[in-house]
Amino acid sequence: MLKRISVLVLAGLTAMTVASCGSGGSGGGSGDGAITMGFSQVGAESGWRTANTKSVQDSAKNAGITLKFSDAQQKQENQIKAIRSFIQQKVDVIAFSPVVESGWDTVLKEAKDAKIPVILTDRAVDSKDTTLYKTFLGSDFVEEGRKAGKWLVEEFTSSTDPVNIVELQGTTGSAPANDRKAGFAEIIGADPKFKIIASQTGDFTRAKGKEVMEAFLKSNPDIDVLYAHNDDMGLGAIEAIEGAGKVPGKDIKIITVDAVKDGMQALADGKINYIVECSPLLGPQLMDLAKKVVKNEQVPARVVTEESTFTQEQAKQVLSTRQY
Ligand code: GZL
Repeated sequence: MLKRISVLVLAGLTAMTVASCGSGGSGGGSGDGAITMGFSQVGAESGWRTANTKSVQDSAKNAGITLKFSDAQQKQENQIKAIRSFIQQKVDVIAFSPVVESGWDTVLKEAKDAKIPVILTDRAVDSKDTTLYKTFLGSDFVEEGRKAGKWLVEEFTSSTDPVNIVELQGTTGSAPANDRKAGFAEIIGADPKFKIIASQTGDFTRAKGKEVMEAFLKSNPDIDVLYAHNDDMGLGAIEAIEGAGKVPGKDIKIITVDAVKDGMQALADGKINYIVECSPLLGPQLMDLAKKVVKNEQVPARVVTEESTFTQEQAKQVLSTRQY
């Protein structure tokens, strides 16, 4: 299955505020065509994040864009500091993946006042003022949650017994955690046999996923399903499940999101049952968008990457072709 990343340009959005960029202002292009981008990355918490960082860095190089890269170690205050530093340095464009959805209006207003365009990539913010950024490039996390729920409903379609689910949530307050939870709940909520008996953040890391799953196993003897908001937490949970003498993928069915190589390997090995893909390979599209906003060209307000899903059989077929 060829992983296709095609840009679904959500044209005709009611907002129709296809971002028409303000003047480049002091940061908008140094006149010689050279572009400097300030990029604030969430951190290095997961295999997905590592692949996303590589995609951004490689794409900037290929596009001839000078990249000022900052790793926030999953702290919002570090991202705000980095954005302020980019403003001081008068970069031509700022891009960032907001670690959480809230608390960005002040610093984004400072960027707007400095006439430096901002691109959201990967994760969204909940600012009501959508003029604070030019576009949001990333996945539809609610849809990812729905896909996970739909597989589960199908998998247990003939069961009349209660299906006890534990959920490892992503980083508290982050768009993927909020939305993947909502999409999943929307789909399973139609049938009362599905019961989320425990739900807690594993902060998108393998270590925390293992720790929380150990606690879930201690307090819930009859877990049927684990829904983990990313592969890394699912892989940590597998260690906990095996440590408790249970068989992952059989005693406890596991659904995760991302489809990074380690996750796909566990899927092919039968330890995970289903993976919803979330592509980290956003670099090329990000650089194309950056070139446009620096030149005050119009860009879509929302660019959604198209993604797939994988069963155990499909994982075996594509494993050798995966790019991340
Ligand atoms: C999703 C991204 C999430 C991944 C995690 O776009 O923000 O953060 O699903 C990563 O693996 O840590």
